Amino acid sequence: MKRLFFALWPVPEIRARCAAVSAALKTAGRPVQADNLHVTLVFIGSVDETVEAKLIEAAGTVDFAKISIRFDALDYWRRPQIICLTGKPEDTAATSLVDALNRIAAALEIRTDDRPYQAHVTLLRKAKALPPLAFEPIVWQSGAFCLVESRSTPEGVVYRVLKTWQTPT
Ligand code: 3AM
Repeated sequence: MKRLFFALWPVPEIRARCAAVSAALKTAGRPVQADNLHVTLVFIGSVDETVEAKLIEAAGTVDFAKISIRFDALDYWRRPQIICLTGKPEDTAATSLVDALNRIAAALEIRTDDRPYQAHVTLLRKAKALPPLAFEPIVWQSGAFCLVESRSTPEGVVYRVLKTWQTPT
């Protein structure tokens, strides 16, 4: 079984900019390692190899356009105790992709988060509050999405990109 999610993975510049915001907040919680910074599109959960193969096959048929999300706010989410960047998609591409991936999951009888999609980048965990911080908005553009495996290790969670799909447009 693998614990999987669909995500946007940052190019080095975007990773560095997110990591810089995280570093400025580092006393507020436990920073997510820079290598782990991402935007979750749809969390899938634990699936076996057969379902993984079906997810990969179906994801390859998704027609999606280049995504652009403007991360211009910081938020504190009390229940998961995270500090995250929150963003607004600049057009319908991100939401269309999330909807398509949710439909793929539903067709495989996988229950996904049914709350409205909120694009976010988790920067710190185990946070208690959000200190004030001014930062330049980060426009995260991506012509690709990926399927990622999440593994818990003694050194912490490790994410591995299993497959990446590029937009044809
Ligand atoms: O994108 P972030 O880091 O906020 O919290 C988990 C992480 O979110 C979330 O999926 C991302 C990749 O692990 N996650 C974990 N379990 C989840 C669940 N049951 C979940 N999201 C929704 N439902």
